[in-house]
Amino acid sequence: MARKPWTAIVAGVAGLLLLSACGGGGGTGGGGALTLGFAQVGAESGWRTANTKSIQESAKAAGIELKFSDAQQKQENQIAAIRSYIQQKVKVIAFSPVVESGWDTVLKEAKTANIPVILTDRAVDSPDKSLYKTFLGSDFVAEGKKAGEWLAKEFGSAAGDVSIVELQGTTGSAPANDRKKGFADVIASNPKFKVVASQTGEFTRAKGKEVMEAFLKSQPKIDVLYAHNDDMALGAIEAIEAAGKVPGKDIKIVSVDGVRDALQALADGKINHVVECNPLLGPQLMDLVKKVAAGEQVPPRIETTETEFDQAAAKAALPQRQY
Ligand code: GZL
Repeated sequence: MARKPWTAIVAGVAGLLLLSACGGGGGTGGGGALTLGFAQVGAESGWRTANTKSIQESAKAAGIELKFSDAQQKQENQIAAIRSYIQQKVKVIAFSPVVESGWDTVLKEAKTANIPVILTDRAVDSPDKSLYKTFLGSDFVAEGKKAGEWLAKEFGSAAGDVSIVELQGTTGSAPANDRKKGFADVIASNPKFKVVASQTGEFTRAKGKEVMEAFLKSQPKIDVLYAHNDDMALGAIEAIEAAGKVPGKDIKIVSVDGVRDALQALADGKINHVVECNPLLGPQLMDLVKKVAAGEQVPPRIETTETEFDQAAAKAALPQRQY
């Protein structure tokens, strides 16, 4: 049946409007998709790998064009990536700041370019809260407190001093600063708890193993290891076993993240407690990107929900663990 002329006209006008909408303004890319520039920390840990996968898969599912960079844990690389996103006129920029300080200049450049910024995973210490729209991630102080509370319960009735060694995360990073603070605040309640050595293991297995080897040589007695992430704990386990000691028994271990390998070590009795830090931020991030791109108000801080694992919980969680 021949089309009525008016339907052809309406379809043609609608098509023109759609094309003009797609081809309009900055940050919608050639194909009309909303473009997000994401500057990732690196690929230093199992947590980071899961975080990257969540972001990439969620962007695809949300129809958002993702420009992604890996800074190899170097702040100068993240700053360069953010500047390139500004040059490309993306609609929104998101990133996980490798360290807390030194971001004001580049964030002011993004603000001047009218490109909204979302912080994910890690925070910045800038006093100017107008430099970013929101923070999506964990409460790292609470994670440190959970680790301290486990230790206080486990060793509360110990007769003598409890010698603790601590593998810190990346120096200057929000998770390292805050997990250290939360843990220290809790163990301060008992003078028997003594941190006899504390050093960065840079959130990696290799460095965690290297620093634990040094702790084992320098410390006459180690009762507990507090590792700011699972990868360093897993590296430390290698060092403890190489020294002829039994991880989980001779030296008890509490760690943070909850990646599969750590839950397996917990199930096997080589780690004693794991505090979860949720890396699966992708879906929430994409919702925020769309809202911010549309000029909608979003909460200034959105914290993820997290749990903690003892051996039984680890065994129960392993079959369905996504990462
Ligand atoms: C925490 C995240 C940390 C993880 C580490 O949100 O920034 O960085 O705990 C990762 O595994 O390297």
